[in-house]
Amino acid sequence: MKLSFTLTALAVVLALGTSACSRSGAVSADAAATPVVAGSQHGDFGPPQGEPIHAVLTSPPNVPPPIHRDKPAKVIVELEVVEKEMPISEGVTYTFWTFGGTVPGSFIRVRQGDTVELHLKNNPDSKMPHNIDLHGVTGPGGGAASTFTAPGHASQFTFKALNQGLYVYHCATAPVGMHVANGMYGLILVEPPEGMPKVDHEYYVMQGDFYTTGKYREKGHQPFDMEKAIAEQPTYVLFNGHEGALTGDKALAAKTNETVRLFVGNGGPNLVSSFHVIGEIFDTVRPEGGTVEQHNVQTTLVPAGGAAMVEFHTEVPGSYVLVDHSIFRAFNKGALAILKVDGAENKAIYSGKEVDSVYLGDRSEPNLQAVSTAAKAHAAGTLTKDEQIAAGKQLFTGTCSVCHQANGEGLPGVFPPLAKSDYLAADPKRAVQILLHGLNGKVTVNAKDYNSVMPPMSQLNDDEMANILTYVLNSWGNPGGQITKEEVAAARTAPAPAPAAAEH
Ligand code: HEC
Ligand SMILES: [Cu+2]
Repeated sequence: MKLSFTLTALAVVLALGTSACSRSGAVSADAAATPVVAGSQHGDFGPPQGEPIHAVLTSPPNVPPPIHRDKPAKVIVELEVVEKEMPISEGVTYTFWTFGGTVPGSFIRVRQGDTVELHLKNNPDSKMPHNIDLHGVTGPGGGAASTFTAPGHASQFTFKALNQGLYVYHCATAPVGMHVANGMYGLILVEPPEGMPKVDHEYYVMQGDFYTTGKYREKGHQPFDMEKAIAEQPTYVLFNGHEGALTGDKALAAKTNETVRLFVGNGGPNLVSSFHVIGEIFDTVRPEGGTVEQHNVQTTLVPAGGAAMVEFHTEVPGSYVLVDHSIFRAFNKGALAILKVDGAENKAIYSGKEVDSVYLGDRSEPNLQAVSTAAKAHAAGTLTKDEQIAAGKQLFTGTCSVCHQANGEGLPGVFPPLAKSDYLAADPKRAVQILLHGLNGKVTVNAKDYNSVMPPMSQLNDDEMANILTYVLNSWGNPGGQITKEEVAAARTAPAPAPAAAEH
């Protein structure tokens, strides 16, 4: 008690010091010099007033409206657990366990001092019992013990929201890791009594890591893989529960000269997120969803079972890419979302040119089609040669065209041509090995030497490789032919070939 009192006094002194500094500085926009006091000491904790209120719950990426209430109330929250099959990537489904039918679960917004009556229903079609642990609750288990609910049952408990902040909630039924890995988490915002500063847009973005028995983007229904989960080696790392949840026509939207606040959560179960928006700087961050404000931040760490509030102002139009800056997760496991900002260019701040498809790869708008075409092709079963060529053409863009160019001509001295390549024509099946294992050392293509490195394209699965190569073989004056996914599968299990140089 004494210690916390001393710390509070110190915080006041520091805050006064800061405001004195900013007054002497050129910019005095930093009005947030109000002393920051721990949530439970500062609030409106009288008995609930007025009629009970039913909380507005929203599905991601939407956030319930600000509260604008000056008295504590009794707030009723009704949440239903639903187990359901949903897409996790194009052509890939997964059985998610959800709070409210979405991953992450419904967003809950209350005011500090509110008395929250939480009802948890477990859908009769569920196979598992579930419960809820809200990190915004003061009391053993955060509600978990009071809410253990069998399929077709309901339970309830009541808590007072003592601390303001942004909190994760999650299922805590054994095996806890599995329930969380299946998508059982969401956010609850406890607004300060005076509300939060007004912004133009508020969005709900939550990261999670997922473990499937198949590889990344391996098509069909994918079961949960406990071994991978224990090894902490996710197949997918995603914002809002499925790859592409926030890209293309589902991208977050804003206009230039607006303020955006993101409520960012991380459900885990395992990974910590290095949350970053490519091309933006966070003007304000409330790290870990707490009360202290940090400014001018590039990347903020969001712990598993934690959250952050980030705010920024939009100056320049274009696509801003939300990523986990542990960057393989963004480009090879799906942790990528887009904020599309519309408005007039501002050349004084930025000279122009969109984030291009090179940065976004197959998640950029022109290339999104590629992934869904491939998924549809797969769903149709065995493909004709023409269908393979069509699917392969889509995939070539965003995968191979970065280096070999869309017209297959390559770049002189750097990337060899695939168009009329005598190297390719000499042994088309060798190309399967090149995709699987990459290529380095000296190669001669159309009488020109290249001595560079092509990385393995092992993120592609068998049918994707077969389709791309069939497309390449039937384009730009190449000799034609067909590669089947069975041939790729066989090559995958065969030992890697000798280096290319030895063959020449
Ligand atoms: C990051 C750049 C890069 C990407 C992406 C890339 N390649 Fe290559 N590729 C190269 C380089 C460099 C070489 C030559 C390697 C050497 O010098 O040993 C090469 C060589 C080849 C060759 C043999 C030489 C020739 O021109 O016939 C084939 C076939 C090939 N790539 C196909 C593909 C296909 C198909 C894809 C897409 C799945 C692809 N590459 C993606 C850089 C790339
Ligand atoms: Cu559960």
